[in-house]
Amino acid sequence: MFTDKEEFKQTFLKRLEMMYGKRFWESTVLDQYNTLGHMIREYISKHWIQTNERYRAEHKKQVYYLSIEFLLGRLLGSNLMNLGIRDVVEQGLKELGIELAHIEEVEIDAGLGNGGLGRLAACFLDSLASLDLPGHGQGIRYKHGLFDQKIVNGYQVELPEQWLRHGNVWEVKKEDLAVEVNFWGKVECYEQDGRLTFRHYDVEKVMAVPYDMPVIGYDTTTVNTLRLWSAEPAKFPLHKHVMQYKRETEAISEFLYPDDTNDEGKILRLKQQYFLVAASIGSIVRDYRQRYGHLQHFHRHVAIHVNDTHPVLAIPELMRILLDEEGMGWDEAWHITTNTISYTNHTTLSEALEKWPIYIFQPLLPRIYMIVQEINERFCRDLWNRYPGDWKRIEEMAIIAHGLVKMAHLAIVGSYSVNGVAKIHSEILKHREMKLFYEYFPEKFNNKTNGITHRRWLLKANPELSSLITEAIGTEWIKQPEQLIQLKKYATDHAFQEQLEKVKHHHKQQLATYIYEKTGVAVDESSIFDVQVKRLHAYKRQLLNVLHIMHLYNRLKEDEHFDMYPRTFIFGAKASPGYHYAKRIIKLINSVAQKVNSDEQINGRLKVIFLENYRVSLAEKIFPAADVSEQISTASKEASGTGNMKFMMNGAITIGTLDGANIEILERVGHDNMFIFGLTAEEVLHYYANGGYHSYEYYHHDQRIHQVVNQLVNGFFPDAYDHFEPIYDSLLAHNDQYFVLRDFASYADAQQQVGATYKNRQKWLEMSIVNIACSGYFSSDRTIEEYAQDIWNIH
Ligand code: 4GP
Repeated sequence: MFTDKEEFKQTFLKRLEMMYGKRFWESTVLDQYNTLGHMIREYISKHWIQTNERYRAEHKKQVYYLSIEFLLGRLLGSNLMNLGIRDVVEQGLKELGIELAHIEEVEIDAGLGNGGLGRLAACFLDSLASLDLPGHGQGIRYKHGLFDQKIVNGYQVELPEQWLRHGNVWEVKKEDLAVEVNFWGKVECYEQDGRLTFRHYDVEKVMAVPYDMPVIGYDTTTVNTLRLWSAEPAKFPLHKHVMQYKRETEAISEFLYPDDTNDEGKILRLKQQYFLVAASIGSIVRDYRQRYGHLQHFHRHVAIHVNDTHPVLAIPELMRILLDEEGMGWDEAWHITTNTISYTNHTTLSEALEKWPIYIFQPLLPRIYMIVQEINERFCRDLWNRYPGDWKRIEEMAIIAHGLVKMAHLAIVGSYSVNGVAKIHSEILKHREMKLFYEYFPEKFNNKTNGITHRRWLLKANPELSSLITEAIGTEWIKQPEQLIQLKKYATDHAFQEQLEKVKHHHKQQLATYIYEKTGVAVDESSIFDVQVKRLHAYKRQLLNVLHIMHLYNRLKEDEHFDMYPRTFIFGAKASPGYHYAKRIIKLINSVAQKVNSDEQINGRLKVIFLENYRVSLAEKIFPAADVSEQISTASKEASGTGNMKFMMNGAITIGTLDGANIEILERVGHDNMFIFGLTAEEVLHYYANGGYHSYEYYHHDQRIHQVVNQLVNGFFPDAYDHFEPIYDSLLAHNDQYFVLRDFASYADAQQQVGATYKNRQKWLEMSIVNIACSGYFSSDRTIEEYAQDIWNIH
């Protein structure tokens, strides 16, 4: 296609003219972006086809990662980087008078996810391809991804996201590979050739149409596939109004479902889940039959991973195919299914553990419901044999109980592997949340600590730091990120420290410019950039951070000699549209920002910034510029966290609780290189078991707390007169479920240490280098190697 700069330029110009029927000088940045995208697709098409042919020819076992979310972000930059043609393209474009960076900026993020779970899926795809592993993603091609967030008067306003507005250059629609998915209808059961046979009829059909996107590995010819399904009308049913049918069908892939507390649209959500599963398994099985004819050894050649409980209907769906289409007996079908499916849990928050009311489930998916019932009956019988008479235990473990289908129970019973996403999380699953299941199936449970792709989060997001690392330790770390540990010997090297400081300062300057453009607030680039970016949730405790900022503000106001290193607190967070409490916290952050930033008396020593519309592409600008990483969830609540790893890899120092993967970061860097505070998970769980703690006492006895909590409701924020009352109530009337006041003093102490340590530049830079050096373990390459070896058995 093109091998050097000259050839690239010629091809680019010719392609642009062909695609748009205009001269280069008439073209828009969007035309240029699309041209480049098409060129890349053409560039990799041969390898894409060859990768599939190779997998077929070698009869390689394949893994399919089913996920209701893939939070991909932008793809142009990472594709160019992974293909190793970034420099040629950048220089070629420069000679044509265009900046690659400008072209990259017009790409709209593919935001098909809410947060950590979806971003993890995207990192995993990158690692699978980069490690030459036969692994593919399957998801839904939502027309609208996660909403666009606007901040108006400090309040979050949600606008529909439109990533497909200008089309999607990375996808190929494959109409010929569409799969029919059946909803509603009735099931009849009759005997044929001496065996029970089931017929699902009067169904409403929906066409699942696949759009394939190439997943390009780094410095390899492997190109895997992410298949996203779109819902289209099939045959129009006679009993329904045509327009209504069309609307209901297209609604299935219209919007990404907002997670958390939103309770509406249950039927639609369940439809989305079955749609994903039936389409994915339908296409996997079709492909498999073409190659092997029958499904008797399916589990030897295929692994299907369900990312959280959303795709757990994969279990009864695979059973349905084996029983009803293949004519297998129950035991054989069950053997194959339970040796094909594996499951990851991402949270212990009870509100996130899915339970479907039977009255919704059964009519929508009548045959699938029958199979789940049968799985449940057989499972309960086994339990009865093992624990005769222990009704209570059986009731607690049943898949269907009290009118609900419990998806996590189905996931555990119908899979061969159940994993948590950080050591402590897996332990909590085993010994608390899923204790009874662990007792019954100990061999299924394991841990796979999360990771992030160092290619996007270091190589691409921070090329300056990457070059600095390479100058010091060579290029090995790029393929083997654990080699970053070699950097440790530079921790006290002054020359290296100085260079690192320069790189950090460069990114802080860039972020400061961005902040100024977006908010009009000028921040001091030499202040400490203290960052909390993640979904807004009570357990993540953005509130603790804000209350502490209010406390600092109070000190600065009361005492003009108050000693404090200048700080810029930066937030980014979306709240689920129906999560009103979280939205009030966003307003609070913005109210504090307004008050603090406009107060000349504090002389710029404190600034608070809320960056709207936090998303992958914005995150790539933020992590490299951070000095301090806020990972302050209530211990036991954050399953892992992955932002913590991105900060660490970019040299930020963590202030955090002993929660999720923070614990494993601490294991690597030690207490000298991290600021740990607050209750431990054990203490928190002990409090919960004993009815909580008395937040009033902390409010009454700690003057700092008293003052800031009162300020929520005493007119201190005149523009939000009674808006923060529910926050005040959560802390006092509802006894502070997330231990914000309980951890306040300890957090304030740790923050003071952060400020004091930062003043000692050499010490701080040393800490920063140690963090980068120890971050290699948190590459998703390590995580994926563990999944590949221990769970999927793929090579
Ligand atoms: C998140 C967890 O909250 C986070 O701790 C973890 O790092 C991430 O999954 C990836 O495992 N959970 C979700 C969710 O995003 O929707 O449950």
